[in-house]
Amino acid sequence: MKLLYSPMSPFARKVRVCAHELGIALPVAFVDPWTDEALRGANPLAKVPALVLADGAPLYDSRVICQYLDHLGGGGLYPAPGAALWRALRLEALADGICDAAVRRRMETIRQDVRHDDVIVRQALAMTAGLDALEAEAAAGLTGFGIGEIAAACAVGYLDLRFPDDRWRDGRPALAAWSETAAARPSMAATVVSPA
Ligand SMILES: N[C@@H](CCC(=O)N[C@@H](CS)C(=O)NCC(=O)O)C(=O)O
Repeated sequence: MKLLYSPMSPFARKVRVCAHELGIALPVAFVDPWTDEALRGANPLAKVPALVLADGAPLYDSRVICQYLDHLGGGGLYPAPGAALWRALRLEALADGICDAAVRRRMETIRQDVRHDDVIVRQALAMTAGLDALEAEAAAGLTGFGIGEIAAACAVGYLDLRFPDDRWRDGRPALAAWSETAAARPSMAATVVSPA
């Protein structure tokens, strides 16, 4: 089994944190999704992360890979079906959505040709509203470190990496305090990257 990943990708980090939390050794191979067309062999969408299984079968995207790893590792990252599971999956969707918006905003911001400010503004709005919703989740209480919390921790970690000037902690005390505890977990410490 091998994870095709990019160290900066919050989605790939989510997968790696899940593996760490589950005690699964996950071999990785660096791939640049923007330039490496070979990635399409594993994921026709040419996005990271993609997991290539021992028999060569690929799995994508991060939500599918995380569920696969949870199954492989004997479970524990997903609550049993019921209100707790729906909340965890909502949290994951929210965190992933913030990352989607952040990645899109960044790509538009660094464009060398035509830059569409309306795209940047719309993605920034999604990030702000998404973070406010995460703050509400944190204020209501985030307990344990399952799939929802892992996704949330990777999302705010990505913002620290790519958008430090956004100062996402301002006005979000519950999320800021929770993120300190989350960042101290060995799985998060083992997967943190510094800005390139
Ligand atoms: N929904 C996907 C999102 C993956 C994603 O957007 N990955 C980015 C890197 S952070 C990527 O590979 N982008 C390349 C592209 O969009 O062509 C997942 O959860 O795996």
